[in-house]
Amino acid sequence: PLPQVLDDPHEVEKSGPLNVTKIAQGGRKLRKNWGPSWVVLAGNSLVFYREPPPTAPSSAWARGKQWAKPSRSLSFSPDCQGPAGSRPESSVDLRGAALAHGRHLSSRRNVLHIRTVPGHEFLLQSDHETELRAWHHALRAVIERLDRE
Ligand code: I3S
Repeated sequence: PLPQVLDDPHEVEKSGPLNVTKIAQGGRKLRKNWGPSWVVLAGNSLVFYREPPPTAPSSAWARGKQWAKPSRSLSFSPDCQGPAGSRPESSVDLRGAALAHGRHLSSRRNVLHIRTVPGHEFLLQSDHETELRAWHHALRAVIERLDRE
């Protein structure tokens, strides 16, 4: 439906609901605070939204039990495919980032650990192993592409 997006370097590689907690900021350890987030992987960024866009695929809605129906009608913002009008909660630059399993950092299952160059660290978690695996592959592909640039 958005053919112009195909050649766009900021094409959305993946988006969907994940449980997220930040565990370090600039190298300083933070107390965990797990919460649901709508996560968008696009360009060189991983962007976190409080709410999913209204046009999110219904399968993703069904998978993310924590997501109720959107309370407002929102449209995609052209740059990051997040809900326009709802600003991202946060966004990280994946250039030079390190990606690893996070099983040693959490009792939860299916956890990924991302550490960015400035020392911000996040854990991403899904109860659905295939989903988390898909995120792992997508993130690894983006980070490897950025390493080559
Ligand atoms: O790695 P930790 O510190 O054992 O993480 C758990 C704690 O942060 C806990 O909070 P409080 O210690 O503030 O009560 C959280 O509720 C847990 O979810 C954290 O562990 P998991 O294994 O869920 O990442």
